[in-house]
Amino acid sequence: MKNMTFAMIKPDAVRNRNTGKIYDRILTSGFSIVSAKLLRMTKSQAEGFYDVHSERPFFGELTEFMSSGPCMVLALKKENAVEEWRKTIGATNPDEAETGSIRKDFATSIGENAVHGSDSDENAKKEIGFFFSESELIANK
Ligand code: IDP
Ligand code: MG
Repeated sequence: MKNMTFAMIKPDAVRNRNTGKIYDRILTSGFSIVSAKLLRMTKSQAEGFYDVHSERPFFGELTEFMSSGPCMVLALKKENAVEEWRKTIGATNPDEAETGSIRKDFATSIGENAVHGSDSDENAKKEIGFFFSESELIANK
């Protein structure tokens, strides 16, 4: 699945009314939206999604934040989608994010950094599967 990645518009960006502006970046950067929905994660869903970070000192803060309001989850398609989307969103810390990247323009801090992007093809598959059923994806592929 080298042409798909998983993205989220995080609760800070939804709250700050940046969903439309970020959709525009997605589309003008050449991604197709295979599937999308707005949802609010429970704390335990957020803990499940970010399980790899469970030992990190910011895990509590991160899962509180990610369950603090609705976020938009998306399956995106483009050639080399994982790498391309990571380039489009920029570095985790907005202070280090590249000019013109989504995080540079919309993140407020290292924690509340506007968007998520998968870090490998394997994790993209897992993360898409965490939120979308096969039938929600097949119709649009
Ligand atoms: P990534 O989202 O760029 O892949 P990760 O290191 O995988 O970055 O971290 C996952 C998320 O955890 C980040 O996007 C951010 O929301 C949060 N996070 C990472 N480092 C910190 C930190 O030092 N303090 C608070 N939150 C953090
Ligand atoms: Mg990550």
